[in-house]
Amino acid sequence: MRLSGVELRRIRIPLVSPFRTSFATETEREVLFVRVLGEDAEGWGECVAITEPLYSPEYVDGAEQVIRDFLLPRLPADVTAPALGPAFAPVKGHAMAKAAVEMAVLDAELRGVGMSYAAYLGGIRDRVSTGVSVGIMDSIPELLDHVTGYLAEGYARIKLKIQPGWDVDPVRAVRERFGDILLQVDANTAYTRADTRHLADLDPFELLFIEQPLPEEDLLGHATLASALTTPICLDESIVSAQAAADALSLGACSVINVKAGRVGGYLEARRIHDVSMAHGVPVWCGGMLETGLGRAANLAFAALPGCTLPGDVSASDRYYSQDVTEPFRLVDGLMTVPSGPGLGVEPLMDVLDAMTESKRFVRLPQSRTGSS
Ligand code: NPG
Repeated sequence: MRLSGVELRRIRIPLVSPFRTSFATETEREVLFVRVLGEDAEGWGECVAITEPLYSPEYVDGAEQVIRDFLLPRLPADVTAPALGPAFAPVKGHAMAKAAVEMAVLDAELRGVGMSYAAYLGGIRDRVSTGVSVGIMDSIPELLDHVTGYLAEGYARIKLKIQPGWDVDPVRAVRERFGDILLQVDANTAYTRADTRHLADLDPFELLFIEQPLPEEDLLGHATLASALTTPICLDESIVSAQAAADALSLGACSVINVKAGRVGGYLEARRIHDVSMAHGVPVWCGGMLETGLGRAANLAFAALPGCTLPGDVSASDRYYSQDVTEPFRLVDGLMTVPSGPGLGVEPLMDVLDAMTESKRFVRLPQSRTGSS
């Protein structure tokens, strides 16, 4: 597929309520979109980098610069999504920037041939079970109110964000109030190996797992922790590639994996992580990074894969945004529908997107380029 140009568009979109984690409190999302113009179709990519480098080293201004200055000049003249890995390999890191370009190229390619993201990735479900991620709150009554609301809406499982000082008590309160629900926690690297005994205090609550308790590079620490706890360990930030997943599983550092395509370089690498996990008999689930309807569409396609046997963080649009940039995704009977139309299977609402747009830059691609530089 030949591309004539690429639009880099930044929007600002308010969240329905603040989302507090151990690393940040988000009240809005600054989102970078990549829109590629192909011969037969255009495609959209959403970059998951947040405003500041607090979740990972990437951040939205940096991602935009990397895409503009280092990735777009390396696009092959005749581009396909699988060709991007090798073309971008000389650029170290910047998986979120790379993923955004890949998502857009794959969308354009698939729209051109009339195939859905889910069909391309190998999805086997047309509706998927979904959970909801609940941020850190000011008080336990406030937390219980939020969880009550989400369960009433039909979410299949609850994930509580935790950090030192907000862990055992909120978990106990939710267990006592709601009984035998599917419950998991996410620490976003907020603990150290010295917290092992404290984290074992979560064991009696029979959580599905604790996600990413220790720093991302500490695979050995996670392996040691896994043998000290009865609560299973899930890794997110540590799983930067299929290689990292294979290493973590071989080491016994986790027994569940959270896959975020936008964080691991794109849906092709995400699919490889899924395949490695399945080969180890380890369940995966689709993580989320507060994506708009465009990123959500692709995440739902991923969540339809056979190894995604646990509910994902692919909640309905109204859990995040009162006005999404696509027609809203809705939760029906506790399930989300996987888009089946060509490519992402959803269209951006251009008037909404335009109203939220803060900057837009068009990069024309020279038609004579070879793609290497
Ligand atoms: O439902 O999209 C969602 C949010 C799920 O908790 C969630 N995401 O650490 O996994 C995370 C967290 C996150 C959000 C991370 C935004 C980085 C940015």
